Amino acid sequence: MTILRISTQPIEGQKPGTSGLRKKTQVFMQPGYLENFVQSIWNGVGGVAGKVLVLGGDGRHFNTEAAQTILRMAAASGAARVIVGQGGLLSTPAASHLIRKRGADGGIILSASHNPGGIDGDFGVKFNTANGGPAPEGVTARIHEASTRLDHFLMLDSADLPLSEIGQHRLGDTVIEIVDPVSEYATLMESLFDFDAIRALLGTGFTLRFDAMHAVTGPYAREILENRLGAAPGSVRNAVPLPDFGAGHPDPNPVWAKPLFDAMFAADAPDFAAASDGDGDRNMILGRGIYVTPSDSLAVLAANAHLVPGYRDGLKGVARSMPTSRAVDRVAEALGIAAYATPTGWKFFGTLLDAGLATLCGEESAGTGSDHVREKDGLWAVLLWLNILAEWRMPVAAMMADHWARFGRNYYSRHDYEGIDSAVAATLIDDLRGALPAMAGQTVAGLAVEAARDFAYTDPVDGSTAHKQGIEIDFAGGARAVLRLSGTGTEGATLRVYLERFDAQDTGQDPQVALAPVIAATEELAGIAKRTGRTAPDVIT
Ligand code: G16
Repeated sequence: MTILRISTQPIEGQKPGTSGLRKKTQVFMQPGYLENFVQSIWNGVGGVAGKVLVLGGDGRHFNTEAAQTILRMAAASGAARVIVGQGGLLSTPAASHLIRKRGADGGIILSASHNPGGIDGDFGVKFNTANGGPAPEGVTARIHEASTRLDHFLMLDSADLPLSEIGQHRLGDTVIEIVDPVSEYATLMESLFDFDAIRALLGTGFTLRFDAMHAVTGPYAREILENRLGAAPGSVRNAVPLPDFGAGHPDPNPVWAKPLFDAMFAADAPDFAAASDGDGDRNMILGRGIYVTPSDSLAVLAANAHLVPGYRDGLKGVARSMPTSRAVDRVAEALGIAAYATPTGWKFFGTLLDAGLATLCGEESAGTGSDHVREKDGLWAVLLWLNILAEWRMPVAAMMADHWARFGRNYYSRHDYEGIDSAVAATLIDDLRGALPAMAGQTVAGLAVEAARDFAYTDPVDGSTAHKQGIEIDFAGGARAVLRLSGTGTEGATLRVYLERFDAQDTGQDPQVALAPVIAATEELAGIAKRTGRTAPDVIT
């Protein structure tokens, strides 16, 4: 087979964001766009000759075509082996696990995560390193740099491979190994959790519903929840991955998973429900009549993980992204373990997990995970919840009440303003940044500002630094607001406003009511309505 050397030119904007390179699907489908970026990855990581790679995606539109292209490019550049999920599918956590289990040098995950798919939706490419985690900033910077100097890419002149056929194939000198995307992952889950205990819980008439949102976790959830754990057939909904996610928005939150959310507040609600996102790394947890915020979920999991086989020895430490609520910090304090706050982006947890400083990590954006892989993991979080419930044998709402009685409640909400003018958004943040030195000591809308900062982070393991990671404003009494611009959107800018207030006594309020003073103070400081013309957020989680 011939290796083609195809001339190209740098394409502007091939700069990975919070989680890989995300663009409109049709942008990725432009001739040479994907090829340029993939060659930039190869160049940025020192080539792939002789290396072992993992490849899979969440099944969105262009997944298969992109997988075929990447296989031809890996072969043209001399990769020794590429391990591919059957049909080009792999959830993000399953890909992370395969990289680690097989000692691969890295992997490519085709996903724009929770962003909508389809020809008019989004597509994305993420590169993960040998530890199974998202490429750290230094690596993504090298990939971007390589993209600015690219003058050719290499492509094997070959036919498509039958991605549905499990087994070994060859492309030139490269072995292409097509594997079942689910089995290794399911085995890992069985090694961490007490499946007998969960089976026994389900045997008591405990009912559950899992919404796979027509995304990649469908086959995983069917196999684990229904086949291996015995949940009633049909417990997993929307289980077949579709290229456009059934025209849905595969983001597991109260807005985009509204049918599931509403079902949990109906008279015949199941005992427990959960949903996952496009690529299977996010989760939403619900009990009958209660939504558990991702921040609270992290805190509950940290407080109870020792009840579960995989975490019986206790946690080494916990980590959260800075905008995530401080609920988990209170648990860490009670447990006498360290709590780390990192910038937004799972990639920042990698060094802490690798160094054994943290066991559990979580983010307000519906991501929770542990050192079993180097990605957040939606189904893992669901299984951890189920295993803990199997021990507690009490409704989720009662468990939450118990948790808040013990630790107090960090009321929390995120307000998103989507698709706003990028220049307006940048000015809003810049102006807040400029106002920071004079902010502490002011009283705004009746709330005293105690401290305010532009969040910067120095990694305690490798000393790398990240600056300008969000404006963090501490109000008196443990209240806080964080403002930052999303790094995962593909249209205009998304302003995220994270709101938090601690209450040790009164833990039964509506979060939006409890947070009203923080919302008012933040509006006064940032002038969101005046600047953007938006009087209400597009999404409240
Ligand atoms: C990605 C990152 C997460 C981050 C989230 C939101 O998640 O992996 O660490 O919290 O984006 O980021 P932003 O606020 O910049 O939009 P995913 O699930 O999209 O890969």
